Amino acid sequence: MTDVLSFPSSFEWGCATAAFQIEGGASEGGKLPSIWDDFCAQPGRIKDASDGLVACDHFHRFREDVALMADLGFHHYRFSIAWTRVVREDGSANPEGLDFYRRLLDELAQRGITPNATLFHWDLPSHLQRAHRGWLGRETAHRFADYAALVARELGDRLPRVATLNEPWCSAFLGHDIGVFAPGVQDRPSSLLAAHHLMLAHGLGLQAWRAERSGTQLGIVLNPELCDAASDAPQDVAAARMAELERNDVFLNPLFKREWPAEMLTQIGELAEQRRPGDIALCAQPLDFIGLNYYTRSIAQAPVSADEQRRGYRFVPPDPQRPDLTDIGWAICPQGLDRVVRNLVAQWPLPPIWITENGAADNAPVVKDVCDDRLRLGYLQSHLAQLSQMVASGLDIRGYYVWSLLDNFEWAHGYSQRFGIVHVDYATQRRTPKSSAHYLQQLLSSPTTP
Ligand code: IFM
Repeated sequence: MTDVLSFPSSFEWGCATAAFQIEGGASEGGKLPSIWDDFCAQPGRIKDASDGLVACDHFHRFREDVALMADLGFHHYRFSIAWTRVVREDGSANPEGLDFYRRLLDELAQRGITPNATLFHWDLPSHLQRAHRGWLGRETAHRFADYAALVARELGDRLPRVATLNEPWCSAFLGHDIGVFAPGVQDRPSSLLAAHHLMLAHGLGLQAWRAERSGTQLGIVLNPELCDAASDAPQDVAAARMAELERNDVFLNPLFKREWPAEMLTQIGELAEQRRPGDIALCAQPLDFIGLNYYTRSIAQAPVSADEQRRGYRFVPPDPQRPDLTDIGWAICPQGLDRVVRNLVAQWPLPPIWITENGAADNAPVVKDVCDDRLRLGYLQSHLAQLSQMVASGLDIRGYYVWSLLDNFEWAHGYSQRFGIVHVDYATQRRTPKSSAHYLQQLLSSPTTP
């Protein structure tokens, strides 16, 4: 498979993680709690009743983890900064928290790995949820801008590329409509208001960063989707379109100074009054790059329940008997990567693209020191073959980050789903590179992928 892949020599290869999912060290160095700490503490929210208090203990083991990345041949690392570690409740800098990231950046620099930081990967400070209702309050967007300015001042000289938000769709809709993510709200209009404030935070954050520092490549990471209709019936086709408007247009329109689709303005109802004139222009700051995360494709059909009717669609869960599902139950569809990217490029004037996450849940165990994650291996091979064709066809895709370096806290699934190319034994914190890691190591050392 390796020999059919061809990428330009400038193509960037990296691995990705996020703070809450790997760091642990939950109350060390003045770190504050986030809404995910609160969510984990609520019975029934996390499948295995786990939390992020220790996670992969990366807070203490980051040197070992950076050495692992270097051994595997990665020259780029995407991680997130925990807002709760670097900013105190009064908005001042937390020197101890900043020092952790300085030490991490030192280690990366020593190993020749370029950092790619995300400012917000869902771990909103709990005090902002209490004081301002989190993303339902406009103030949170302003606090995010203050946080962005602080990171620009304190760490910005070491960060060549920074994304404001990771997958704001998840914070907005999983967190405020479906309610399976923190903060666990279930209210359709609220989810749209949260989406608006997240995008406002993005715009204000970019402005704030640029006011502090020039020369950083700035962007955002989205998880767009191409939703297929379950049938040709007009109701199913309309439902698929609604799902796509929510997933894509709600985020991409503001980035390019376009108003939301009328259907979404209807769904937000009276809360639309909280969107102010000029907000869209604030969201539409110049972008140096866009990160796209891709895992699967989905199928939508006409809504049935009252909740689905409020949304305008229902997802058809893949048949669990299908052989082409990952362990978390997501359909494997490499062609979807091509279709999603082309769909976006056709509709919005995207800046250069990085695939900032792609990967699979494969819960293969370690047997005699070997973790043979064949499902993930096949998944990565098929998606990289697809990506190679996409790049060759002229799509402006500059890099690829596998999700994830390590098995980690998979949000509402806790530790029950493993996305890492490196196995983590949570009892001992032992790391074991899996077959997929060895495959990538070989790929990265081959002449087509320097
Ligand atoms: O683990 C998550 C990550 O935090 C965001 N993107 C999807 C991954 C797999 O669900």
